[in-house]
Amino acid sequence: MDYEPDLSVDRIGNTQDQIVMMAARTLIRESNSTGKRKALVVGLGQTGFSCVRFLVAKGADVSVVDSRDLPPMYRILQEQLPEVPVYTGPFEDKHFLAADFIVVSPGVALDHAALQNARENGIEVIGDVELFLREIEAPVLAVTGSNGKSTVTALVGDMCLQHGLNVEVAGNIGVPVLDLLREHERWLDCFVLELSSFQLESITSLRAHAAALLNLSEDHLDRYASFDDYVQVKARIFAGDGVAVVNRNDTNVIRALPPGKQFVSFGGDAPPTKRDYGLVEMGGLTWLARGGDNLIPATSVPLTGRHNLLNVLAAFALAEQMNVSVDSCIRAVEQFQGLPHRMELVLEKDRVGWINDSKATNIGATVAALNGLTTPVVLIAGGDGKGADFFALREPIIRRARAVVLIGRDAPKIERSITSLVPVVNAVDMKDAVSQAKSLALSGDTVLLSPACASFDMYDNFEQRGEDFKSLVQELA
Ligand code: UMA
Ligand code: ADP
Repeated sequence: MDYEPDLSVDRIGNTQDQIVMMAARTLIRESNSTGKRKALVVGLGQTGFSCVRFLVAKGADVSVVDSRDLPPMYRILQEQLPEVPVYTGPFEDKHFLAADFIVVSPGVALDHAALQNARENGIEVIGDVELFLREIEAPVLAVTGSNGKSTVTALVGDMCLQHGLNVEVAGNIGVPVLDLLREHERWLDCFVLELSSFQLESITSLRAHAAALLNLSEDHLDRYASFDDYVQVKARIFAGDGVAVVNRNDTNVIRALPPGKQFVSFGGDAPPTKRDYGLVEMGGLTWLARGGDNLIPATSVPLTGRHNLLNVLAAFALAEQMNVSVDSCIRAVEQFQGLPHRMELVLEKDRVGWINDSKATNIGATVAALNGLTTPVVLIAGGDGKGADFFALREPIIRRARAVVLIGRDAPKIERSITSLVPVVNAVDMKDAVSQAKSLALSGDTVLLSPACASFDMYDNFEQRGEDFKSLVQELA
């Protein structure tokens, strides 16, 4: 089955009439009888805070709800915009029904009863990226996929910069899109946006100049009814007439490509046409190539793992759509040191390497991490598995792991999936995990934190988990 994004009704149930209405006017500027439209921001994390600032600046009458007693940005909001009311605790319909429109944070499920009720009462529900898209004029390069989004997004941004373009990078990478809107937006050459499935759900106005779907593997199954449902949401990145950049080795990605869509492909094999990107073996080296042209040897890419070579190829393909020269791309690749918490070497001591891959929040990322290493590995994994089935870890664990140290809520579930393959031990927290891993590792091994799980059962986010691991490992030194 092919997935064609159905844009007649968006994921959050806004009808075609509402979408047309929304496009026909600027949401915020329209006034009610009091002169201000009432906006409800749902969730007061990074996104919610950026929405409040934006909407207040636009003259809306803003209030906020968050189901946590003390949302992450509560104190900062109180300091900067004390006049904005914040209602914490379980969502109450009265706050939703009082709004003219609702802006929902990506972490809030769109089928929440309060949101459904609001929609049934004719209230528009949109995401921050949709608000942003209605404001901008510069072209968008959009990136999604189950893994590699942040790496590709950051690298494409660097490639554009190397070429002298005025570019801004934002989205799921950790910079809320609305924080980018400045008076000088009109002078920007392009935006590079990392878009998660959660963000794609609440978008109707995306018409990316070029859009990449890097790969598709199981993730967020606690939020989607099925893998197909997740794939269908990801396919929304291809809305419009822009060029698609697709991984030709991933059958799910190819299935998600709308029929007739113009595309450029990348993959781990030789490029099938002169427009496509791939890997070529020549003269004892692996080359990143476009068509028949070898661009750069893999040895000049300062990132580990074959999956990162694919990320670099995808970045080349995207940057090309903004006419960034191959030379600029190559310079950016050579200088790109990768992002923190992705296969980050923390320490080498007593011939044991310690790697922080805390951003591996799903199984696909941990499989890629294990496949990318050549030494025996003591793997530290576990956390909030988001409803995933860990069976796919078995094969790389048999091949690469000396032992596995499990942490977090879904440790028992992982243990059941990998039982009797290699020694498995349980740790009560990260400190215990690092200490047990130290005892298990032999000279020449790598200790790898690559959890295959989200961090929310133990930490605020993957960054905090990675920082905890790094400081515990540094203590060993
Ligand atoms: N909240 C509720 N009710 C709920 C769920 C959440 O009130 O049912 C509240 C929480 O109490 C919290 C707030 O919502 O106060 C958090 O909002 P959020 O989860 O949307 O998080 P933000 O801080 O706004 O960060 C979001 C993205 N987070 C998620 O999608 C979960 C960040 O991606 C992104 O960097 C940021 O916007 C800027 O765009 C993080 C992420 O984990 C890295 N993304 C997922 C992933 O990569 O797998 C999709
Ligand atoms: P995302 O933004 O999609 O989470 P990141 O670039 O932050 O992607 O990387 C997240 C995790 O996925 C890291 O553990 C990284 O090593 C791994 N990873 C990066 N690129 C790929 C890829 N192409 N395939 C599989 N795993 C990948």
